[in-house]
Amino acid sequence: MSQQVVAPRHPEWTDVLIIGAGFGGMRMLQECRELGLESIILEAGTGLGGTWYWNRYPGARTDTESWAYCFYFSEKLNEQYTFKERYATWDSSLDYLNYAADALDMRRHMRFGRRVASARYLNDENIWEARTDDGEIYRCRYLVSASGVLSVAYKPPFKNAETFQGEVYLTANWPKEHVDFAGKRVAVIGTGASGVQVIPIVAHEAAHVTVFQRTPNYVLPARNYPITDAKQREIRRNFHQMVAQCRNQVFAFPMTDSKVALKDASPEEQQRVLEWGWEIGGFQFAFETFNDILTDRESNAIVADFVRRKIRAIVKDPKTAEMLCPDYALFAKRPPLGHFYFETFNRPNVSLVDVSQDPIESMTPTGLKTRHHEYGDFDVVIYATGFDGGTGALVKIDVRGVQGQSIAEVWRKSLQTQFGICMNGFPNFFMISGPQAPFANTPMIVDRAVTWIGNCIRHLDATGNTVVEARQEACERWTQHVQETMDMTVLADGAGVNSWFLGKNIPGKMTAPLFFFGGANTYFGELKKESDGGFKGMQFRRGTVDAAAA
Ligand code: N01
Repeated sequence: MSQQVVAPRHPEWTDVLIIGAGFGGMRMLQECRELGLESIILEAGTGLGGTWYWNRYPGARTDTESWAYCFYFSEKLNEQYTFKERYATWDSSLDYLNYAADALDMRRHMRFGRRVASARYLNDENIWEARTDDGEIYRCRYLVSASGVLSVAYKPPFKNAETFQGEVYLTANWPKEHVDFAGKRVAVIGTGASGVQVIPIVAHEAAHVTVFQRTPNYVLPARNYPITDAKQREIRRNFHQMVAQCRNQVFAFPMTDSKVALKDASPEEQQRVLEWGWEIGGFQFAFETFNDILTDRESNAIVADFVRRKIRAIVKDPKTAEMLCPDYALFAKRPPLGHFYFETFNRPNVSLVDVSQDPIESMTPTGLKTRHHEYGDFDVVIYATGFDGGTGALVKIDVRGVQGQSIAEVWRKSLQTQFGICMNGFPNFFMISGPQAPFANTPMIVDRAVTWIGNCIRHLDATGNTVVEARQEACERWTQHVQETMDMTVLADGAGVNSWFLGKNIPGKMTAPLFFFGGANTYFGELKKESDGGFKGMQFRRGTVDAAAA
């Protein structure tokens, strides 16, 4: 399908160069096969898996039901796989991706230990040239970034960090070797989804765990369970129904959005339904109970109050319970799913320190110092301090478009994309799960975005063109839509609570909605409309694709 090109010996040529061997990169590779395009995946890790390759901390697991956290293009692939638990552990997720790579014979397209350092568009040749930090050069017709939404870890720059004499771990870059916590005094900094998962597991083993919390979270009970043979049969039987459900749900989860507004229900009915959701666990609590929790502040306040009452009922020490109670809107920060998180604070070997008014400033040889206190005697410090999300990975790579402008410079001025997939000034460049795409069940977002990219390339070929990029007006329209839809939800309150959805967790990062929260299902509809309508938001042109050019 690709235009005839003459490949030079060096640099290496491929039709499509994909950055990242996680869900996104692997789904794109499959699409390239269907398009008849040669592709290479460059991956910084020594193995595939993306998020699940790096985030191998104890307790790491998905927040989406395992059987819906998969590749959707092949029923057969999933039929032959046995899911183990409602929420897959990191190693189960990795196992699934490795299984898929082998079953689909993908490994021969993957190059590991290759970190892409830069990529520039060569205007005269209408091709991309990418370089790895080891100096390898690749040229391609299409550059596809599948570098991950949450792949650049953030570690706060505490003063004297190097003076700490004990072990230091980052949840987002966990070692492959077993880490032994037995008998150790552990400090955990951060109580987002990563902290919430690692804390209860470490607490089982460590002599003592001290949790440093800046902002409490609405941690919803996950209610994990092992998958029985009967459940596995049901999963196989319902594959197509599950895919349809995910495509129709606001966060692309395998659930059915409630049609009832909380404000239309009686107080008794509200409590009854919320109790049901709390016991079912997972994000069902937010989406299968009532449909106005994210959009109506009064409804949100009732649900938030319900969660606070649960926290107070679980946590025995009233002072600790109050410290764990958030006071902002539920969903202003991404609520984590917990596996006995609040219960962990009833253990005698776990204590909580509130650093919201007394920030951590520096490390010492034995621990850390806040503005007013010193906390010492730690053997281990775990940073669960988040990511430079959405834009971080692409800003780190020096990606330069038609006028030599870098993505970092462009986004510093204004973040604008078409559907979070492509940009003006960056031809034949596609992002999978790029900024301004929805943040939802990732494999489904990836699946729909890649299908759209595939259709866009088919359209390009069918019209006899070779170069495609987003129209500036289309990017402006989408950006405005992203902002307007965000403003219609309580997620906009995230600005006040360091939400990474807005870039507020990284000091100095521009503040803008990094994701589309108008509904994943709506997004899929928008993609289809654009594709069925002949890609009006894209501009196509003819140009000689010259892979042999120096
Ligand atoms: O990161 P976070 P995360 N001093 O940014 C604190 C996905 N994920 O890795 O809230 C003290 O949420 C910070 O405090 P505050 C998921 O989408 C998914 O936990 O900014 N504390 C916060 O408590 C999630 O939303 C899964 O006040 C400092 C924490 O560090 C996203 O990844 C599992 C600090 C960072 O929380 C990010 O989650 C894990 C400082 N200087 C992650 N700086 C699953 O699906 C930061 N903090 C299962």
